[in-house]
Amino acid sequence: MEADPRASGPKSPGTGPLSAHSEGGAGRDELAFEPSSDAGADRPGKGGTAPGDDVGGAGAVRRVQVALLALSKRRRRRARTVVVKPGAGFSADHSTPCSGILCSMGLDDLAKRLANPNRIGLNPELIKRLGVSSEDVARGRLMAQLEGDESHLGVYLIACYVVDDTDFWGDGEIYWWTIPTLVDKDGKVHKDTLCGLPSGEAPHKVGSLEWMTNFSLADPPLVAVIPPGDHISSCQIRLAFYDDDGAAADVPTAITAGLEALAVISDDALPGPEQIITPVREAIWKSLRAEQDDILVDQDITLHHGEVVRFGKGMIGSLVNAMARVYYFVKDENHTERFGPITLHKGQIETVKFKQPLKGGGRLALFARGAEVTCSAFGDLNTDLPFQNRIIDKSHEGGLEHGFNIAGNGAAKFVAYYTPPAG
Ligand SMILES: [Ca+2]
Ligand SMILES: [Ca+2]
Repeated sequence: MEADPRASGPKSPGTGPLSAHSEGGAGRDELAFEPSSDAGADRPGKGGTAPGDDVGGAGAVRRVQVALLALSKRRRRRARTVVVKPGAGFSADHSTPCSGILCSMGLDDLAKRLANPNRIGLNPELIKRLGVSSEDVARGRLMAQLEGDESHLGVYLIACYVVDDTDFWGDGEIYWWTIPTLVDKDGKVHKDTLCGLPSGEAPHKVGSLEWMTNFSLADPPLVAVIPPGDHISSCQIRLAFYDDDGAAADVPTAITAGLEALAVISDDALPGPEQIITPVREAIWKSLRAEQDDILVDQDITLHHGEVVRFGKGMIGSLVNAMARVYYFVKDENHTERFGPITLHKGQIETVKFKQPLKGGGRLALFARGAEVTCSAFGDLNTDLPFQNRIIDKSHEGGLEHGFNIAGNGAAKFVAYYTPPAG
């Protein structure tokens, strides 16, 4: 995909103190690289010449550019061999990873999430106007949607790697938002709070060639819910990641504006997903004054019902362009079992084992961010290839009885999902 031209233009440096909004990382899912004392020296734009200083003619500018290029190459190499101080800065919830524990939460958890009145942008008036159900009602409605053995599928954002934060000076401040829609087999779209609401998160400080550490692998944001059955043909989700420039982005207020736009949309069958996405996106965009910001991603992902793998169930998907790489997981809410997340260090070997045995036809999805993770059974994971999707071969069942090993080559976070075959 082509990057939006607006996203690559040089922007004036240092516009606005945005750090007040970078609340996402604190105490959540930080991959704690060694805090480098020389951060100002080894990263382009950190410290050194102030923006607007005259660095002394075109020759000097060229020299600076060459130097920056060398620095950025060096930094890229460094990114693969990061050192971590043991125990430094890992959040409490990851010091005891839920290795091997069945983390499938099922309908109760889904009902809780879909009824949560404290979601970003919601308020009591909007809860009424949108018809957001109480937890009990949501659970009842979800149960009424069950068909046979099939369960609801949850689409979760699990990670974002920023290739280019668009900011020459310093790191970017990146926020994201999503709008979910479900398209039925006649191509029609119905407004339904049970498929999830527009969501998002405040700006988070992140530089080029870095993972956004505000994405929690332990509790990733749910962006859409797909009900069981064959009446839904696709799930279309608008996914937007922006680098914040100009006035600081107030994402909660913008999501409120998006929810207000959603509230006035008709409850009747609509001719297509754009009937929801366009007005809600416009309201969010206007509220954010996003024309001042840089687009990293602003496009739809579409998950299709498909013949065999319903909506990519049990698999990790990605949306990749020149600016950012976004990863999501489609979870079978009743059957997917999660291993981890765990934190790996250099030389650390862990056995990945689920409560249930891996069966032929079952789906295994592995994800790691940080340093390379070696996995001889299913393939190594690194920054350029951070996930593996596999369908277990029946002939390998025996060999996987006791799990399989992974090895850290530096600080990394790792998570695995297993979704057993149907029936
Ligand atoms: Ca920017
Ligand atoms: Ca802004």
